Amino acid sequence: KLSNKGAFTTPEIPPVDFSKFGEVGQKPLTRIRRLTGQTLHRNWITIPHVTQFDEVNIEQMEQFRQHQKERNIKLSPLVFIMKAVVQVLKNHPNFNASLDKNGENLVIKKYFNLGIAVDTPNGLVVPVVRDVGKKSLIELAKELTGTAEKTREGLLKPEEMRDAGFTISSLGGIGGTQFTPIINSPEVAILGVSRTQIKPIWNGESFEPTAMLPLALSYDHRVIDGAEGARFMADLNQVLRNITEMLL
Ligand code: CAO
Repeated sequence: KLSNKGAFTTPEIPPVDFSKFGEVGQKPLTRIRRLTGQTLHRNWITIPHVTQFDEVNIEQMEQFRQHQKERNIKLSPLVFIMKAVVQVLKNHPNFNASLDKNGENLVIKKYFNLGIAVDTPNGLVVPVVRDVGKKSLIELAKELTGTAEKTREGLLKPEEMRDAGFTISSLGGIGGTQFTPIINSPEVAILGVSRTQIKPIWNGESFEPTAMLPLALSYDHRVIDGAEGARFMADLNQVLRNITEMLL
């Protein structure tokens, strides 16, 4: 029977006494894990997710990063991705938006704050970096390092986790070829970043070793159509492929 609230039930998982099969231990879930677990579960079952994948040729960015590294300036690919996302969000306002309470209107945000997923010993936390478009790559790198440290030490205030319009989850420093991130409601899209790989890319004459960055964009299909998702990704690809504009 379908409820008129649109809710649905699932069969319960029967309890299993694992100690019958071998020695076991118990570890309580941390408070953060319990809370984020509930939110992730709600978002996973209530938002119709679509995930669009892409790979970006980031040779130009890698050369620039290497050049800065030689001058002792460390810039993670993530800060370039943050700047590029904001540039693209400006042309795709539906991605920097939320559905209103009744699901009848989109609230378009004219501010550009990004949630950045941070892995902590107690679980996943998403601090917000504000006004990303107004900050330089070096400023963003400094802020990101400080915020990640503060988050891992558990010193983040509730207001430092509010008001994001769009979230980025980067597992690029760890590994993996792709993953499908869960949207951080009430946002309508999230970008997942995986590890850069050197791949043989055909340049028209030969295969050339090329740094390729894997990206995955999950979006709420109630708000964003597939074509719009693909266009967002194509624009992001262009901006990241050619970072000159971002540097000016
Ligand atoms: N490809 C290749 N290398 C990458 C990369 C990528 N896409 N992204 C980062 N790196 C490199 C960095 O340049 C750095 O290299 P060096 O040590 O040589 O300088 C190294 O990987 C470590 O990066 P980092 O992860 O510490 O830093 P970051 O700025 O890229 O990311 C932060 C910061 C806070 C986002 C990250 O530390 C983190 O916590 N990520 C996990 C997020 C997460 O858990 N998401 C899942 C959510 S769903 O469960």
